[in-house]
Amino acid sequence: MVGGLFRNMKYNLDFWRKNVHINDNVLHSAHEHGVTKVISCLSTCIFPDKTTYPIDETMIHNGPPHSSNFGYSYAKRMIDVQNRAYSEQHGRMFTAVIPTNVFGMHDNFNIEDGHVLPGLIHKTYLAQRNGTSLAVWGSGKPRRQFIFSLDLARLFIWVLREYKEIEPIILSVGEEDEVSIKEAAESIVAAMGFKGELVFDTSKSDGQYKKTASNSKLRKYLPDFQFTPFSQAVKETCDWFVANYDQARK
Ligand code: GFB
Repeated sequence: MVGGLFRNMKYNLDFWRKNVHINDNVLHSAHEHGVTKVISCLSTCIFPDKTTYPIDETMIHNGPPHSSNFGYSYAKRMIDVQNRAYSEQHGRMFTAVIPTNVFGMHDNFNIEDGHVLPGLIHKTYLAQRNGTSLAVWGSGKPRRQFIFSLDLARLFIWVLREYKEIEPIILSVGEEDEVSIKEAAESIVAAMGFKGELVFDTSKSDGQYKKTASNSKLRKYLPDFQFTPFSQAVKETCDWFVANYDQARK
């Protein structure tokens, strides 16, 4: 069960319960049926809110997560605990990846419950069609690293075939590719050719200011992996959404 900042703020209990049940049912069924390898997804939003930067894989349990999504964060952290227990007690190769904010085609473009990029793409589409301004929620100052879903998929295949550690691995663009929400909104505006006004609704929460993650562990394994440039990935996602508006999840 995943969602953007605003859905997490509304349903921390559900995010905890549903994800803990998914964790145990999937991992224990895999164990009982002799599955040789399982890769679960954590997220860079589960790290401690008060931390030093850049965040790395050793810091997962070093303090409480941001209050906005503590249910999701603690549930996801328990996957790391359970993976270690399956490894110790049964020698299972159950491991996890820690993607940063994912976006791309076939995302959940629901404005209330989705993540920031699909939410802004959907809102820009409507603003363009209705001749209204585009409301960016919060101040636009928070910073995020975004990974294109096609890049994450390529990395997932590599993890499935080659990654042998039980310890999780962060799958993210570099710290230098972190952008502000304002810059991300401007990329969407450029990709959609939106000519209207951008307004920042500061009555809405900013959530976590930043969660800058290091991808140096990934770079040790794959020094030459090429991420799709952010503006190109945004453009491909916007073009897909406009071309598939009727059947897109929104
Ligand atoms: O992707 P998002 O919802 O989640 O991004 P997080 C929230 C940030 O984008 C906040 C701003 O700073 C919002 O103020 N924002 C601006 C918007 N406009 C919008 C909009 O139209 N929609 C949304 N949703 N945000 C999540 C965690 O944190 O990260 C989840 O809560 C999950 O558990 C996800 O792990 C990857 O990046 O803040």
